[in-house]
Amino acid sequence: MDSIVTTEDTIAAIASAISIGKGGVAIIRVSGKDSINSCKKIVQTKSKYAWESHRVFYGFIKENKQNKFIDEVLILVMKSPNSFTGEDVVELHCHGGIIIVNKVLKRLLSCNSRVRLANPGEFSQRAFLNGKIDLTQAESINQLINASNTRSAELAFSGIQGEIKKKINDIKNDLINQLCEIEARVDFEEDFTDFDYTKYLKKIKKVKEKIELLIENAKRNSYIHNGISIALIGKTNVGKSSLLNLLAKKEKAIVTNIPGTTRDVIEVNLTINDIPMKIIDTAGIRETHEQIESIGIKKSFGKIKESDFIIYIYSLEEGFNEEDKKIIEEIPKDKLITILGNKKDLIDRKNINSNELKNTILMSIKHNDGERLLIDTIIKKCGLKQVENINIFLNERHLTNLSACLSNLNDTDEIIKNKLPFDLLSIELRDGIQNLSKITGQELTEELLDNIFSKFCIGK
Ligand SMILES: Nc1nc2c(ncn2[C@@H]2O[C@H](COP(=O)(O)OP(=O)(O)OP(=O)(O)O)[C@@H](O)[C@H]2O)c(=O)[nH]1
Ligand SMILES: [Mg+2]
Repeated sequence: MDSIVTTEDTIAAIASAISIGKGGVAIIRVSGKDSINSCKKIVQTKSKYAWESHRVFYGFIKENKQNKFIDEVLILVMKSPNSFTGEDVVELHCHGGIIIVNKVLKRLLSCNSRVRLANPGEFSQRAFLNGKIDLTQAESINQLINASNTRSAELAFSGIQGEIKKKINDIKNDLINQLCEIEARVDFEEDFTDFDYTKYLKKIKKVKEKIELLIENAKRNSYIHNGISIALIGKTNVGKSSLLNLLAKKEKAIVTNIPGTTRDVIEVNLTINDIPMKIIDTAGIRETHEQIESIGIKKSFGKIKESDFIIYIYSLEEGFNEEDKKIIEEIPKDKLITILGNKKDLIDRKNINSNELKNTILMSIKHNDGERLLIDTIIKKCGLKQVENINIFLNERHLTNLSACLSNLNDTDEIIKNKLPFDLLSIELRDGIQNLSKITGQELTEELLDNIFSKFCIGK
């Protein structure tokens, strides 16, 4: 690391989650060149380790008036550059709850006008500006704090350990090598043998494959982090609401044998196999002139568009017919879909048309027969079976820049194919490298920084 950029202000915030009656300890974090001095003003201690770096010592927070204390605390000092932000950092470990920790924070803020309350993400922003972490590591910290399941937390932690940075830098180095060769040719063409276009295209193809693999993985990772939204679609009376209740293990939706029972959308959030899933029950689709039902059916089509995954349900008793075919044709081709033939208990398996069986899950929802198979199918279709291959989570910002880089590389193919001027290759490669640098934060604008760190919580 080159040098620590210490901004004028010292910042302070409560860094732990606080709530009444929960959590025995609350932590106030202070970072900046006035952090140690300011804390000295409010702490009374007899410890022989007092104010030494990377030592925990015991003391009291003094009230403004003499001989009165607000709290009994443990203090941890981490002197620059060996701290999270790279600046001098002090952590005050107070008693939990809300009242005392806020009182200590208020006391700290009032003792020195150069100490102010931190903005959301400002500690991480300072860590980034001081080269302690790159942008992807900072974003992964935020992702870890917001993780709702163990797999999402694992992915986030691998980002904190620099896995995203490693993958991006690996691709970037490939492109830099290509760029060096091309730029040298632009400058000293006469000293080189003819450019081997085939070799170049082969190398770029490999780089493109690496990027495509990252993008493909990202979709699966997004299911782990953000969850899968699954819409239950089909004609009336086929068992959509019964399936919602079965998966939720609760009577969330009304089930009757009257077609058109569900009029409005019902959504239930569940965690199945450690993966967050939003199950969306919808109104059954049929021709109707009834106003409320029509609105419900319109919403069903809306939910098809919004969801990641469609479970299309039909009744085996009635058979898969033209109406079902028509509805399925309305489902966009990019959606993941599974077809479920329900009410297996009402039919003799021998009477099922063998075409119907292909790619169809047979279930008896009412008798809880086939649930495991359905869940396994969803997980497999979302590509979540091979989780061991997935070790990073890419957010929208990373994906946009990766796609931009991919499009730069596709353009270099076009340049070669159309025998366009050689130096255009170098322009595209430079742009591609720049797009990758944006991911790790080597290509930064103020606006981008503000945008990223404002999504953090205060104290991080
Ligand atoms: N025999 C049998 N009946 C079932 C099965 N699953 C659901 N049913 C019955 O089918 C009827 C309709 O079920 P629902 O779950 O309300 O169907 P739906 O698709 O939500 O219907 P709408 O809300 O009208 O669109 C109810 O009487 C259920 O008990 C099954 O596996 N076997
Ligand atoms: Mg229903």
